[in-house]
Amino acid sequence: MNVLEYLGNSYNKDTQSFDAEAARKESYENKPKLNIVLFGATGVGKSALVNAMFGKNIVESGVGKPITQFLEKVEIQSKGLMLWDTKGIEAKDYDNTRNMLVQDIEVGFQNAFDTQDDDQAPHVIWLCIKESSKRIENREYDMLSIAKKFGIPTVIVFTDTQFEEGDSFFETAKRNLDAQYKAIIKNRYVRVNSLPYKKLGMQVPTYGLNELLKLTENCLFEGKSNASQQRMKKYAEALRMAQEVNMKMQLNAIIKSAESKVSALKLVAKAISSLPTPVLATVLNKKLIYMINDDFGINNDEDHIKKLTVEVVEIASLKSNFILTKILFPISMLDNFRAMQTTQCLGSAYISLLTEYYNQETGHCILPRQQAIPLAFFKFNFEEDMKEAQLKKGIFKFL
Ligand SMILES: Nc1nc2c(ncn2[C@@H]2O[C@H](COP(=O)(O)OP(=O)(O)O)[C@@H](O)[C@H]2O)c(=O)[nH]1
Ligand SMILES: [Mg+2]
Repeated sequence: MNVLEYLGNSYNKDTQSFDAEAARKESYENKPKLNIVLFGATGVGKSALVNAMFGKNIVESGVGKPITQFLEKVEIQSKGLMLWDTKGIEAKDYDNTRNMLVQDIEVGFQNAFDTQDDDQAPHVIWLCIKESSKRIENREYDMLSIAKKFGIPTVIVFTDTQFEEGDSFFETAKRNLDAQYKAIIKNRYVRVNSLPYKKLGMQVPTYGLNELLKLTENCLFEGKSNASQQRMKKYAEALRMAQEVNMKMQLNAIIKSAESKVSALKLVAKAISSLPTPVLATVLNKKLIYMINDDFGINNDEDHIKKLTVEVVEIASLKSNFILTKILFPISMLDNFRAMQTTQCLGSAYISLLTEYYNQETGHCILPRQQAIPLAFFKFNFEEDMKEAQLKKGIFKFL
């Protein structure tokens, strides 16, 4: 990849500046899109479940688009999530709509698979059954037959679980569903409570969500889907980043993703035959910071974030020029080396900064408006990283 390919649309050649709007679009387009299908009758708790997994009001915040009569796709751009919600599957009169429903959903799925685009296809199904209903209905079997027909790995989620009621329904249901659909369920059954509630004056917390997360990861690694293994790994990473149940897992996934952005820019730096103009170098680094912000869920539109981005890029460019000398190596070699090293140190110092401000309770990264402290933190880390990198290369001793 060369410099201009890396910058893509986010570099405006006319104004020679960074185009944040284009960068946002591009960043969204490049995100792997995890498609989760929510199967289940109206009122079983599909929305509550998704909100518990991916963050409060996530369903309401997404943009819903009807696909067919019974399917709606809710797109959550910031997370690269596509939620396929089933609509209008009512307990009452179900048997009259039965054939219509199956056909309708199958058409929706077939069209999605026909695009041959992995980002458009259903990757995993969460089939929700309200545990308190104590019955498995025809509609559940119908939805499983669709899952089986398309070979989509499925998790059976028992919602609104009340353990006081015992587990006889759960055990019976498992046996009955396994009898016909073991191949796509693969023993992925989980009992969930998506909303804390009060019982006899006691607070009952949410549960089952970590288990659901684990089972969903399993589905993605099953490799039965049409998408390549490599692609499925990307979806699993997207799941880890999007979920808000296990924050340690989320932070690790964010860091991994941000580091891959740094590596990509390093490769660009390695390949350049002459160092880009300072203006272009600034745009390259800005784009990197922009994408790291995006991974951490930081809003690049906010003024203090724009300012911070400008400042860290400037510190990196000033410091890297200052520390290295051009005497020791032929220019081109040194320039590549310097560009790579600056990218590495800028990226890792900035990732450390955001990690510092990432809140492990809420899963959000909030940077203060007052930037003296974050900037000092960044500068210190950047300089230390540069020194260390140069010591390793044995250059520092010549300075
Ligand atoms: N206590 C508790 N209430 C739930 C749970 N899941 C759903 N609900 C409630 O059940 C109702 C229907 O849930 P909703 O998510 O809108 O169902 P949907 O139609 O399948 O999307 C709402 O009032 C939820 O608050 C759960 O796991 N525990
Ligand atoms: Mg709903």
